Amino acid sequence: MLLRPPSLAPLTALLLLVGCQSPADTKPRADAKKAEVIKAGVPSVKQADGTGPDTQVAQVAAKAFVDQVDGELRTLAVASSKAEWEKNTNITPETEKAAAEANEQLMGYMGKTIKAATAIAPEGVDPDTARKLHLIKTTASPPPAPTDAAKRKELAELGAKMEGIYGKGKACKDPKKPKTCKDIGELSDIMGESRNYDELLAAWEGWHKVSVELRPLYSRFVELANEGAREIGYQDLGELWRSGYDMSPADFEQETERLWTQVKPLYDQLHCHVRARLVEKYGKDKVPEAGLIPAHLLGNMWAQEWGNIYPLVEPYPGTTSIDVTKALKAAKYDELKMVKLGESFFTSLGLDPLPPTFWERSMFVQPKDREVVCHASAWDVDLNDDLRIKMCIKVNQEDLITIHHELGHNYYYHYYYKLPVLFQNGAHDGFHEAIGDALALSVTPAYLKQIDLIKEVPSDDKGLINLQMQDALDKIGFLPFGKLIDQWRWDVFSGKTTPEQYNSAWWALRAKYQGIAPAGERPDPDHFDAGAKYHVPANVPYTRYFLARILQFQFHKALCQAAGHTGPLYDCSIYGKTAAGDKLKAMLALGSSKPWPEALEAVTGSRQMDAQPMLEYFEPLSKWLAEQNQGRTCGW
Ligand code: X8Z
Ligand code: ZN
Repeated sequence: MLLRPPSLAPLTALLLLVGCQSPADTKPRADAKKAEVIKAGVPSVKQADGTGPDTQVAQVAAKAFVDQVDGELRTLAVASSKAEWEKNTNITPETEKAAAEANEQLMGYMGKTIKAATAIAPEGVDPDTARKLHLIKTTASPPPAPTDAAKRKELAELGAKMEGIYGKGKACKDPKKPKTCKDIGELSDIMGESRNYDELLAAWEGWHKVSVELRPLYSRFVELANEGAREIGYQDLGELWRSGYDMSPADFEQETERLWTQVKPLYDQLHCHVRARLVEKYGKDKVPEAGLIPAHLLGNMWAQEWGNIYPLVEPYPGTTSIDVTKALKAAKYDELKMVKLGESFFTSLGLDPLPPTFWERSMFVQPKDREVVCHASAWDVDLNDDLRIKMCIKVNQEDLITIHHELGHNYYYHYYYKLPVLFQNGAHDGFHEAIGDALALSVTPAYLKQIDLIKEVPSDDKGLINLQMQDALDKIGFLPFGKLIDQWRWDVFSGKTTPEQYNSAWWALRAKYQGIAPAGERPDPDHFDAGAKYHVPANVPYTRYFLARILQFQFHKALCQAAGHTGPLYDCSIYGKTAAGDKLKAMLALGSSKPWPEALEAVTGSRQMDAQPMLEYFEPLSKWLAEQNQGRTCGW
């Protein structure tokens, strides 16, 4: 469930928001009062030990229970979502307090409700009620809070505070002189554009200082959320997170390993080639020929997507390459025009235009007069088609893709907002993250030409390999990062990694999965590098993005088939194909009402997540990389 608004919203709101989002209200007192009268009443339902009223009465009571919860949840989740929107678009002590209070109410309610749901025997109840009971019991957002009111308040305040610190974070040459400070947007520009080793390192180290302050807050947050998770029957918060996939937590862990094993060989090939090119650029003394790549050289603050270093690794310099950023700037795109372009892709499939309120209420541009959380997110603030995005858009290719990503969340919200609140979620959270990305895979050269952004479609093999390299740097380069963040958190939540080991465990995983390393020593307890990634202080689970990166190719393939595409997968664009749109709509409209394999089957015909379509898409590049890497020592 989502509960949090936007495409990422942190501690928030239930179900609602899947993407990254959250809740708030300007009248928190009134909400607090309202919440007092809301009690998760457990009707006289048959108890799990078999005692209680007869079966029929129990079934009716179970249905009455979930219906009541659905209504109450709507009230609290919307209040939380409003407060989160206010805070995310204007970080002040007051908005932080209001968001914390709204979340505290929601957490208190969910704590009682989950316990009540656990006491109901699901046998014999109708399938929708059983599904709702299951969804209630696996609610991970907001995080489970201890029953103790003081601890719950502390947990809510920590959540708001950590996200606020991250949102306001700046790297300053001289902290007394604000003009020497850079926010994450400015630092990201340096990471993406500079090729100067020292300048990159300074930006990287500057940003990684921001999170040091979060370290004690985070370890306390973990203690409290774990306590809450134990109260509702989980070993720790990680086990609760892994319970949201219609399979056991242990099976889910296996499932992520299986998918990683499918894609790792291609990642290793890409790593090998990129490292060789970075050695040429920066020298063996800076980039070890057979070792870990310095984390600040991959074009991104977190080394999560590497598309920005494409010019360094371009397979065939001098042949056609597509520079979407340049094309957008040349065509005088601004923030609004980019979002309109995103919307036009969805409407070309026969999906509805975004509601007028989307254009009135969204935040597209970073305000100059206040602090905001710039990390992009998508929202349905009132769970009733109040769609918005919050982004500090820049006119470049990366943000054009992110706009499609966020609109994917909005369209999911739009097609399920008439369902009960408990079903207003993705089939699983990876589905929610995959929709917009799947559509963005149709932003092919042919499509760009169709909309007049480029003049020529590369038609030779070299142009294709160049293009595939651009895509792979983002899509394949991301995979180990997508997996390791929660690998780290699962170990933190279970206690396998103690607070004294936060940083050493982080870099051990970065080395193991990504094959990267920091440029210098990063010992505990003076650093907290995991906290420099938004989703850690904001408490947004991350495995969803790993799954989404794989799922989006499955969706793409299925939608291309529906659109009647016959050639290679990498050539397909579903732009304008309403048959693909119909399939997509049908899946979105299911929300989380059915276990995810059913939703997947409805679109792809398969009940299993599978990286094969992704590997098929990248087959030409995969062959090319294997040739390039012959004679090189790969691995680390
Ligand atoms: O957080 C996001 C979205 C919002 S759900 C902008 N993403 C991940 C990230 O930025 O780390 C999308 C890709 C991965
Ligand atoms: Zn998202």
